[in-house]
Amino acid sequence: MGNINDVADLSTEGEIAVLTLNSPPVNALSAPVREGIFEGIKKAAADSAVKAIVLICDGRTFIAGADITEFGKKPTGPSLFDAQDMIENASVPVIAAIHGTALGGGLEVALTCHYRVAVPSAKCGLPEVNLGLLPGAGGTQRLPRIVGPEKALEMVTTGQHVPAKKCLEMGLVDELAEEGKLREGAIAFAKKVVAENRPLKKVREMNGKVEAARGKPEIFENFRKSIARKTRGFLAPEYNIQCIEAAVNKPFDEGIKVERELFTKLVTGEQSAAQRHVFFAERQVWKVPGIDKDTKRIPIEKVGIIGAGTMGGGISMNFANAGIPVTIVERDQAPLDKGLATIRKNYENTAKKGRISMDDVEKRTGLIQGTTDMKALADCDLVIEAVFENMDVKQDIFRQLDEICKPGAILATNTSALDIDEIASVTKRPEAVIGLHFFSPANVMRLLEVVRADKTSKEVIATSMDLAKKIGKIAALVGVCPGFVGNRILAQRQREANKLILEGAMPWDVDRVLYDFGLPMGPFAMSDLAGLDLGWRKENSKGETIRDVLCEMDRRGQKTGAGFYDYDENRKATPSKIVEDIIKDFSEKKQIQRRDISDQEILERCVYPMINEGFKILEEGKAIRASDIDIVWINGYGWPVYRGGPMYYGEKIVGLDKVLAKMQEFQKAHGDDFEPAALLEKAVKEGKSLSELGY
Ligand code: 3H9
Repeated sequence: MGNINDVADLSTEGEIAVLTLNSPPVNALSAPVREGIFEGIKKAAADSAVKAIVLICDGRTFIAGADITEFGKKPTGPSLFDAQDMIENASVPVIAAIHGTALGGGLEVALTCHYRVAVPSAKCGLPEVNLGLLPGAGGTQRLPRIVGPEKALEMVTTGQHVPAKKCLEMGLVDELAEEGKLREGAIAFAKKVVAENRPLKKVREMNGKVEAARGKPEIFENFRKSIARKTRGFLAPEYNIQCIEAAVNKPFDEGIKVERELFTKLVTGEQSAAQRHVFFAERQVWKVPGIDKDTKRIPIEKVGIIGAGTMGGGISMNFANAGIPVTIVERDQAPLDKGLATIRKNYENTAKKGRISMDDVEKRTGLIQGTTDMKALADCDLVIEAVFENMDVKQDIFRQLDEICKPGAILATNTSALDIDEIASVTKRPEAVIGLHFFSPANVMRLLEVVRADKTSKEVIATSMDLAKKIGKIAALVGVCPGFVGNRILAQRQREANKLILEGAMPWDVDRVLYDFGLPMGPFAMSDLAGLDLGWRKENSKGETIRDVLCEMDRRGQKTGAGFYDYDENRKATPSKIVEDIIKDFSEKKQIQRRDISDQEILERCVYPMINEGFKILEEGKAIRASDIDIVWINGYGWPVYRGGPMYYGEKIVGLDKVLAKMQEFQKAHGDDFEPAALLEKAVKEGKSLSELGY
């Protein structure tokens, strides 16, 4: 038999042919892989000595889907449908042998096979929705025919990877093979199929489960309602639902037409392009120039946290969750006890929701020890300081750490605002000092800004990035500057939001525009949630800002039942007449002539300076690449994934020339807050994209 092409090999074991694909890293369905399947199955089936064919993959996984890098390019060679038809219409049974993950187009190929065998560690799923797509190779029509429309709806709208054992229960997999012995297991299964003369089972012909759901539109209506909140703004979930609806209500071939039409709309649309950008950005963000697998890592077996407050507690939980012992240090026993009790309560609440067991609660709290003695940190491999933001206090702590901690330990600060070079300067080992900026609640939020200071060593950076992955974060490496990347960009939006309400908009106008844009909430709703008195002191208040006035009136946000908005007992917000009057009064006092401000202006005033700031960050070298900034804003601030992140949005959706022109127009009208970044001007002048400019 032999090689079909560079990525496909055909061999035989008695009367069973084995078609093996090998296209690293994930056997995606590139042109050669499609050709390998098409030609391989054709050749095997044409051999009268072959009674069944096993389709199996080498490397870490079964086919993980269509080759995403090929989208938008002209297809070559046999299409995926050609390859699938070849399998489904083969004259002998074809058995998919699954390890790793059968995802997207990969599972769709397996669904055209007549049988499926998997090892217990394998997983199957249709995750296209996460790329702003739907399964476009028959997945939406075949999946519900096996698992029923309800389970299919859940799978295609969440993209979940379903473990093999569950797949077996759902009928998606016909048999489990012994772990590590997939090839043998699949061949044995194939022999059984031949010996028992089992039929060529075509999923497209299995109509029982879809017919049973016909005439029950409530299945879909209820499902739509149940996911509405989570999928707000996204097109793909709804299109996926429409395809499953078609599978239920139309014959197979008609359903395929619906799938094709909706897939085409999505794959050529703005949202999917943005979501595909995010997919690659999430992988790119881990790559740090100058650091590779040979860079030395520092083994982290024990972690110290200074501060048992909300931040310190949340950070500790990350490590305990990953099985790493933690020592928390507080100055006094009372706040320490309070912090430890909060951690236990958080775990118990998670257990109540069924996400972890009570056993886990004990195990994890058991890994967290509290003490008031800094010296207990002597044997920690990493210490993270998480006390309040004050340079003197932090420097004092780092002086002590320098004395106490063992050589080679990483000394990290969770500061979100202070100069880490200044903190590092009080130690004799500035190369060991790094910023690990967690976002609140630290045990929940995925983002971690890893902040490299001037002298931070490569080993310390590499270890921090690895550790971030280990504790389930997505980490972006950034440089020292006020607010680092995330908050520095946020400050731009905040400044404009505050100006806009003096010029004529109301807080609820600004919030509505940003919410409709896709952010989880606008800046004023956010302030009310966080508490307007965060960082505010009565004795320092001079009534000079709207916030001062609101705090003095005890309108301190949701917790006091009023802030920028009024809140009812269910914390439902309504615009406040009192606040409206206060704002108008402020405008008058500042002699600002209020005017009508359009939604578009609100959006552009808030968002374009953020993009512009991103350019400044890049030109100053405070982020490695533009897509890292997108990752920060998506994972730390809820920027809508379907708009790709602020940098992607500016470049690929709005257009840099338009962003620059608006910044110039705003600069003329409102001053130098809108001064365009030199790099933005350069990109537009030279007609170059950020990636062409090396970002
Ligand atoms: C689809 O199938 C559409 C069809 O329905 C319809 C067609 C008509 N293509 O994640 P990793 C790269 S849509 C190209 O770090 P892991 C990835 O960029 C597709 N490249 O590994 C990375 O490259 P690099 C539906 C891909 O072990 C490298 O492989 N399928 C693809 O942590 C390793 O990836 C999906 O959405 C691809 N499809 O996780 C599955 N996938 O090394 C997407 C990966 O240069 N993939 N790469 O940075 C995944 O979820 C994970 O990659 C997987 C492995 C779980 C498979």
